[in-house]
Amino acid sequence: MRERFIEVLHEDYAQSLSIDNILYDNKSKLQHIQVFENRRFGRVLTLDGVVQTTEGDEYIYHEMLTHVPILAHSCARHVLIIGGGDGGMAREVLRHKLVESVTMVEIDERVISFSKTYLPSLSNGAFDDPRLNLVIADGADFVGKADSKYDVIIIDSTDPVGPGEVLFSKSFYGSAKSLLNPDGVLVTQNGVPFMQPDELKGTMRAFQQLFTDWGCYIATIPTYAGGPMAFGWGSLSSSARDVSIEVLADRLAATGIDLRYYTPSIHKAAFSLPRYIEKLLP
Ligand code: AG3
Repeated sequence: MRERFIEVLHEDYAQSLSIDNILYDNKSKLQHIQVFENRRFGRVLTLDGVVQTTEGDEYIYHEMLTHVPILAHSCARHVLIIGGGDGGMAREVLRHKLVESVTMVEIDERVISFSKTYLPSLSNGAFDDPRLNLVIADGADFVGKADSKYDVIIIDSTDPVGPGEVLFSKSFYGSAKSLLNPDGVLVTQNGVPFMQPDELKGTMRAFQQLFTDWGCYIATIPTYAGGPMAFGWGSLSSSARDVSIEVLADRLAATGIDLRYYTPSIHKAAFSLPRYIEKLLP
């Protein structure tokens, strides 16, 4: 039998992918990074035994964490990404011509350099865009010290184990909030609630205390196994959330961007939650 990757995220449940060709395998003090090829999903990036992204389904995750907040906000010019070293998030943000600057704060330089080599379709030139300002630093340190303001902040983290853990704390969210412009929106990767209910619970409790408008929205990404993934949403005003399908459609048409998952009606529908997820909210 061919070699297989077995995910170690949950103690009692695992997804397994055939490793049809291994391209990169590097263990450092910070993280264990692997890239391999799988017939169904294309190239797969894993950190510490957990799938982070695959060529086959990355667009669902990246489109939903970028176009939802950017199109909801009428004029996002300055965007901050915490994490996202593979460049997929930066790529999607930079498709918006009105965005003037993207600051991306990645803790592990190796993720960027090998992604350029082994996963070039993820960044698709984003690292060469003059609007991208790349910072190699701990995201929590960065938000604690920064004094610039942003219209949209995207937390593209790993799960709350290892280096990603602090990115789920109330103090981190509080510092990130202080970097938002008045109509700004913060969005987060919040795990798969069926498998990781406490992750969403904790974030939503913090958001309730920090934001005027808070909640979450969902999308199903095949390799984040176990049901839909939740994305946290926090804003200091409800104007971004209240936008209609028609307005979103006009804004999307004005960008001229062609998408594979996002539609204005998906955008609105994503905030309708199944009861088991609704029950995790305070
Ligand atoms: N970061 C999110 C990985 C989450 C995996 N977790 C899970 N299956 N619950 C992806 C980084 C892509 N830019």
